[in-house]
Amino acid sequence: MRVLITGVDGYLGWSLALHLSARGHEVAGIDNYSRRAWVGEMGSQSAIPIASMADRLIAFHERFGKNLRFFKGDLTDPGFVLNAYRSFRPEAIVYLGEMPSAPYSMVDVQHAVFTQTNNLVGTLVTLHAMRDVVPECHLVKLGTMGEYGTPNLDIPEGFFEIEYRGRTDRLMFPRKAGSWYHESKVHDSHNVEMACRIWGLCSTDIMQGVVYGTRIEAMGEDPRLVTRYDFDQCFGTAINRFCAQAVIGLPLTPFGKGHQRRGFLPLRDSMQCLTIAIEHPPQRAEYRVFNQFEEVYDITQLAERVQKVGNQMGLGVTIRAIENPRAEAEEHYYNPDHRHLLDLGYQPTHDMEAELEIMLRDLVPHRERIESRKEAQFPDIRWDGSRRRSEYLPPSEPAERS
Ligand code: USQ
Repeated sequence: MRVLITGVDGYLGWSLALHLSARGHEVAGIDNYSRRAWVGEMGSQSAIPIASMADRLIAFHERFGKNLRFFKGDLTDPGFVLNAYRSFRPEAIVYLGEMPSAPYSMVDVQHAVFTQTNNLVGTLVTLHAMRDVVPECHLVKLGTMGEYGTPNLDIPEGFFEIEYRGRTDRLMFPRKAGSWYHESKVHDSHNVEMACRIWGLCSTDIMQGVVYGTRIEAMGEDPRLVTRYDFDQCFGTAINRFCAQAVIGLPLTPFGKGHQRRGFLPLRDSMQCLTIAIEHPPQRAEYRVFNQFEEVYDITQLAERVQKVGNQMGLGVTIRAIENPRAEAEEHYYNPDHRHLLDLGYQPTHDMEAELEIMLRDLVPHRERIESRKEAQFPDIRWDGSRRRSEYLPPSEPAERS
């Protein structure tokens, strides 16, 4: 199948290009290197060094004996996107080309406006280009579990049946995001659903949990084929940050009470799930939603897992709660469904500790790179708009939400 990946230079995009190519798909990619620039803006860098796109493309050709067609440009530019679609004529588009960080979107009005403009306009441009050039193409759109937030209800996969004043309908389950970034994905979901309904496009909207891991098989041992690993306060997720902290001897930092619950899945499972979605497309005019995660953990449990594995490797890992810079529930009900991918054959890895060990082993050789940017991992972007570095909390006193 001809698959176009937007955001092909990113953490998931690059991995997916390799994974799909190894499965025999013809892959093209779009990127403008924004992720590298945003992480630089945060005063950080990928802990694991990544090659330039030019070197990645050479290594890709050496490994697979075929080219990855690369289009450098901005996804919010309709002319550029139309030309790329006309030239490659994708049968599936995996849309990963968005600004993915909640804290980055909360910095100030410029960052909030940029996040929503970049993400919403890019998606709208894609929907129009699909309608005009490749109306049969399947859009695999990366949303997030964070669209739903943490309601005091079970979370279905996208839709629920509702009865109101004696009438019933099947409607999108209400979303309740917690950052301008997560909200951008909510708006995207509504836009994509409408495009399917009125234009007959088809899409799988992936509500993905937090992805972790440094490796998939298709990378082999070539350092030019590895994917990025961020640990700064914006682009490093909690689990990435915990592993980086463990490697340089900083305490792992659950925010506040540390009982925020989220769905997690390893990178190799994310690849498996996206591939299942691509290889089992929906019907024309169908908009379907997959909740994509393997297991739910609370953030402190997660820190304890990293601590256990780190200590087995002799790292001497400590955990210390830190003031929560976010406005979010620190203890809450969380019970999302996730059947659709399992029904299509998803086989979860179910071995977080093995995956964590691989991550830590991959990071240890880059200890100095992490150490040199460790300031960037202290959170100071606060949800109330101020900038103040969070303080560690006394061991016995959990935080009040700030
Ligand atoms: N957290 C900590 N300590 C840290 C960092 C974060 O306790 O050092 C907490 C946060 O307050 C939050 C939870 O961990 O409650 C998850 O935060 P995160 O930074 O790991 O993930 P999040 O901001 O939710 O965003 C990440 C990705 C985003 C994706 C999302 C999936 O950056 O692109 O959409 O995970 S989900 O979390 O399911 O919404």
